[in-house]
Amino acid sequence: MVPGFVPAPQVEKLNAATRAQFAARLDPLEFEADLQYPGAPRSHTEAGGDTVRRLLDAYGRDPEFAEIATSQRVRGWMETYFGEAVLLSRAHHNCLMTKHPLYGSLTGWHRDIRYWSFEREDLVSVWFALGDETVDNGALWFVPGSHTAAFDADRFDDAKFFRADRADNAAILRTAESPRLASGDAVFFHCNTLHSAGKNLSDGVKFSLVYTYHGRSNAARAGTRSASKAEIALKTLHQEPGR
Ligand SMILES: O=C(O)CCC(=O)C(=O)O
Repeated sequence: MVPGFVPAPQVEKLNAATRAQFAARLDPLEFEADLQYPGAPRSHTEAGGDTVRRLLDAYGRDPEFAEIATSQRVRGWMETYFGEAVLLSRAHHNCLMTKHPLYGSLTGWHRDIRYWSFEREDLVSVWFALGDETVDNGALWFVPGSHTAAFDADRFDDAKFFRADRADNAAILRTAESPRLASGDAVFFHCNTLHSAGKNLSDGVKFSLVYTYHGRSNAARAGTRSASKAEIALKTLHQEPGR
């Protein structure tokens, strides 16, 4: 977690762009009713059925979103981790994530890699808080160190959520932490980190901006959703050997 990663004036611009996008409700959108997570409306036609969960393709929505996604600071962090040139995925995360007080659902324990398809399970996401994020308004919970743990498939349910009803899993989940985030804070987390998020019990919508990156040597598998959108190569800062 990096407090104050995004300078206040930039957070202000990101928030203005967010409100405009949220008001315009331009496609591509993902609705709570599409996901059917606990607390979500059961269909698009019942109360709350038009509640947006994610405004997809944040990168393409507004230059402010593209700028932070490819900023030198993010590049620096990602290149330090991957040790090579870095690509931004437009197929995964790349969204403005919302959580609504009334119809925003909770998200069970999972690893993001569950539906992603790359040569190696080695991607990193960055989550920017655009306002305060606390346990009360549905902030993220993480299990520290879980990105390196090996779990058998039966520790997860059919939808690849980590089964909180198993005693062995529950013992691990008791070590989870929910970092309190302020506007402009960033959290970097690995695609194998177990995480979850609660419902929003406040009276305001929570907004966050989320992007995912991988190293150049870790390609998306051809023919999968991970390879379905052209990626964005971050201009490299990394000095590769011999160059
Ligand atoms: O905000 C949430 O409910 C969690 C989002 C999340 O973990 C995800 O989309 O992978």
